[in-house]
Amino acid sequence: MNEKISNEEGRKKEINQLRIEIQDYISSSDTVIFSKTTCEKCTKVPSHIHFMFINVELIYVFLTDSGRILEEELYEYTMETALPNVFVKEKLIGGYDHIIQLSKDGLFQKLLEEKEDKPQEDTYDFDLIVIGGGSGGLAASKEAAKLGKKVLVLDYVAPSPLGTKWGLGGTCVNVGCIPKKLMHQAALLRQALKDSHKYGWQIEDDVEHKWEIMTKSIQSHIRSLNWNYRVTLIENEVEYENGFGEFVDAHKIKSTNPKGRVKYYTGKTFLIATGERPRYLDIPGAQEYCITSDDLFSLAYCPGKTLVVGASYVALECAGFLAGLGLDVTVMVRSILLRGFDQDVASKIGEHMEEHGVKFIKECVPTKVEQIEAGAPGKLKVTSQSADGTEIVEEYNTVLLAIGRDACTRKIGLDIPGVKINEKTGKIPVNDEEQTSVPYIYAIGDVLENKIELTPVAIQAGRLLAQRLYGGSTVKCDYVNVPTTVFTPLEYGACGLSEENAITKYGEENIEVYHSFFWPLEWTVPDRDNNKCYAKVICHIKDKERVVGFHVLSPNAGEITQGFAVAIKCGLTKEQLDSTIGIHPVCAEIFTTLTVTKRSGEDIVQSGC
Ligand code: FAD
Ligand code: NA7
Repeated sequence: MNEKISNEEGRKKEINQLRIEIQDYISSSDTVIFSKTTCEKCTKVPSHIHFMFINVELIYVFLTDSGRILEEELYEYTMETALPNVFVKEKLIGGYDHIIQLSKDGLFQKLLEEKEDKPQEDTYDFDLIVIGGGSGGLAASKEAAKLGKKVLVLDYVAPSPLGTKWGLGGTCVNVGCIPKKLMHQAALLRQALKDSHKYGWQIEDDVEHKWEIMTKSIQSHIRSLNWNYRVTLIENEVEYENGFGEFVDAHKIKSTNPKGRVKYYTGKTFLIATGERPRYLDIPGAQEYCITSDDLFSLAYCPGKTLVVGASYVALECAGFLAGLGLDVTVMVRSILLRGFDQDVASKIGEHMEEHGVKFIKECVPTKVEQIEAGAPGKLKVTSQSADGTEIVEEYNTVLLAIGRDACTRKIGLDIPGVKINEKTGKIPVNDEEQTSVPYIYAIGDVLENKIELTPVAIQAGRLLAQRLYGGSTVKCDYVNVPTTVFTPLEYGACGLSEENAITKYGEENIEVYHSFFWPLEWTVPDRDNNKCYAKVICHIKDKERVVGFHVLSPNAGEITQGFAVAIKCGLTKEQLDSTIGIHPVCAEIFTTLTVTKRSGEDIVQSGC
């Protein structure tokens, strides 16, 4: 075992050494080519460049074991699938086709002639410049500063089309997790008030909710968090500027503050943590009359009768708490609920929301939003088109768009240092060390391609990155089995694979699904929502029935899921679940007594505790 660990450690060290060597090679000359003697294009490129009387540092990747590792690491570094890789002034230019085209257009020489604007390493203003002071950016910057580095964080909030803006801390604290969970709590309190009758509390049935008081309290809490962030940056000696950051040169950033004042800074290393902003529908009236989650949590007035467009977690959470506060809420669904989540659970969430008064218009999209009456809230006429061609026209006070979010990567000059983005999505591909296609530029959080968009993920990735860059660590962020919770009225906690993904990955015959409905004791006295809560574990039969998917619909689902996520990380099996003694009477004990498999088709309705 120890030998295995020391082998792994040895390999990590070898790879780290190799990465340092690659970086040294890249900076060893203005033009550096990684090449192979066995490939025709590889051999053509150096001679072509020599032909232009340009000096080249030629690095041969030999067909030895270490050569193969070097090639693999180069791939991780550049994300180019084949050699040769040509670097000019430390910037990846590309392979054979790029070079030939550039030289045909006379642009290759131009690249070399470009004024060297890169300051000497020891004259950079900062060791690390972080663009974006949200969950990920703040975590990384504080960690880097603690490790003795000179760090600058730029954070700038572009106002929403409605003019909403906020303070330091990014999406989670200002317009995401924090206000969302607090509004969810406000809605749960209404349910608790209803339940309280049967527990003897003599409360009027028509208790009034004041939106303005709720938002004021929540906003005041958020302001205290904004302030705390500011203080911790000062305590950690991180320089902070309220400025919009964009690259103006390979190692130089321009920062424009809200008043338009411009400053320039140079950095040795950069971190992009600019997050995402809500997308708008491309239909008449969307920008003028609709709001998004960016506006909702600080809306100065109660939104009234609301149409929520979209069916992913942001849409359903907002629809859930608005309905829970007693508003008339409709969700317009283009295709399915909660794409990417376990669909069996998603449909149970939809049913529960419907039973609690949320209306759903399925397979339908809005085509036009018109203002009938201005006001707070005003009145809007929404025209929509169903998949079957039917036109639906309905009036609402508020239309909330929750149709996805776009990465903030297109206006920050990423093309200048040459950071590759996915042109379609705007997302940034990175290797397993959050390194972009430009070796000294890293990215974390919601801007990343194919990574989970959650606050703790951004924070973990940011901290670990700083520790690897400046603390000699080799620990990478583990993006597998990340637990999450959807805060719909009936909360949904999940960790690992959905049933669909488990079937795709292992085959239906190789997974066993254990499941059950359950009834929280607290709900029995008010006699509500019997057999709505649901527990499901998905096990990989051939791997000792290891739990590969965990799903729970329950009050406090997040609290439950967090604990089980640790067990899953430790390799939890069904047998271990069965041998664990439950805590009675709590919801989570159901996971220690699951016996019915989905395959058996047996009844899972529970009749008591
Ligand atoms: P952000 O936190 O978005 O920070 C990016 C920052 O960079 C922002 O302040 C932005 O204004 C700034 N910025 C952008 N461009 C520039 C620039 N050029 N110069 C300077 N600054 C710039 N996650 C959870 O884990 N749990 C939840 O319950 C949860 N609920 C959510 C609810 C909603 C409604 C939303 C929208 C998101 C929710 N999330 C939740 C997701 C979570 O908020 C994000 O995953 C997280 O904030 C991502 O962190 P980040 O650092 O990548 O980006
Ligand atoms: P998601 O997860 O990208 O989901 C978008 C939802 O909106 C989804 O239900 C889509 O339906 C729907 N959608 C997308 N485009 C349209 C249009 N044009 N018309 C109607 N409906 C549409 O976005 P979220 O906002 O929920 O969350 C994004 C991130 O924010 C999340 O990962 C967190 O980090 C916070 P579809 O299934 O595609 O038919």
